[in-house]
Amino acid sequence: MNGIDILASLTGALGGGGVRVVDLTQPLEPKTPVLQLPPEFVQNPPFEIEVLSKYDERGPAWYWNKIKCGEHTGTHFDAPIHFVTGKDYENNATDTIPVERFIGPACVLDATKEVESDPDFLVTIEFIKTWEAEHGKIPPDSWVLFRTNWSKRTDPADFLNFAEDGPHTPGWDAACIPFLAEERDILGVGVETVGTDAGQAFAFEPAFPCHTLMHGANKFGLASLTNLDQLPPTGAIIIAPPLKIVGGSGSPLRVLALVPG
Ligand code: 23J
Ligand code: MN
Repeated sequence: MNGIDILASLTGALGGGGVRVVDLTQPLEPKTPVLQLPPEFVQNPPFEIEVLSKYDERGPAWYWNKIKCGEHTGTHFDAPIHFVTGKDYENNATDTIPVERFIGPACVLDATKEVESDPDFLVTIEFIKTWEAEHGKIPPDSWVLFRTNWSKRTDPADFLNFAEDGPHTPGWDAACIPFLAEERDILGVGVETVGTDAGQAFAFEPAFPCHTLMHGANKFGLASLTNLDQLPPTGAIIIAPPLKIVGGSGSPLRVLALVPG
């Protein structure tokens, strides 16, 4: 099929002809939970929104808001420049990453059972290889999405899941990040939790291994995703372009999945 036919059949499929669009994005508002770092570091401010005018004397026929937030707020994109290990790549920021790298097939790793009994569950190479034995090898330039049902924790305290020793949320074993980045050459990973690393990852070796090693391999992250339970293990396409912030380390974004059926 040529490009014209492919896009024509996609248009038909989107119009009720067999492809659904699923929104993987969390609502963005002042109560949206944000990452808390260890206390010695600068903290992530909550999302702020302020009315500029609302059909009133400040603007009689129009409504608009002013917004303020950190780049890593709510459902958001992590660019390689976000971490010191990724700072020297070319085209490593939100405005310079080649746009075709924002779109790719999804491989959805389902660890809902494991996370139910262990909020600190970590994906290992073995877990990925077991998934591949059932669903096939993770293709290059795919988004690897970690389904945990964590997004169903709608109370911010349950979502952040803090204890005295810091947050307890699932993530990635350090060794599986070079495996995904180099041996599978993925675009990046996406998670349902507030950040791509596990809650306890500040104490891992290396610290924040997903950020350190994924961005160190010029790959991306997507955090605070939802509705991963509406995706098949393979066969969906993810569309995740961040805002074109000049030199940006990431941005809140809308993440969409095209899903067969
Ligand atoms: C800022 C500093 C360190 C980290 C993070 C943000 C994230 O987890 C993030 O949202 O990228 S580790
Ligand atoms: Mn981030």
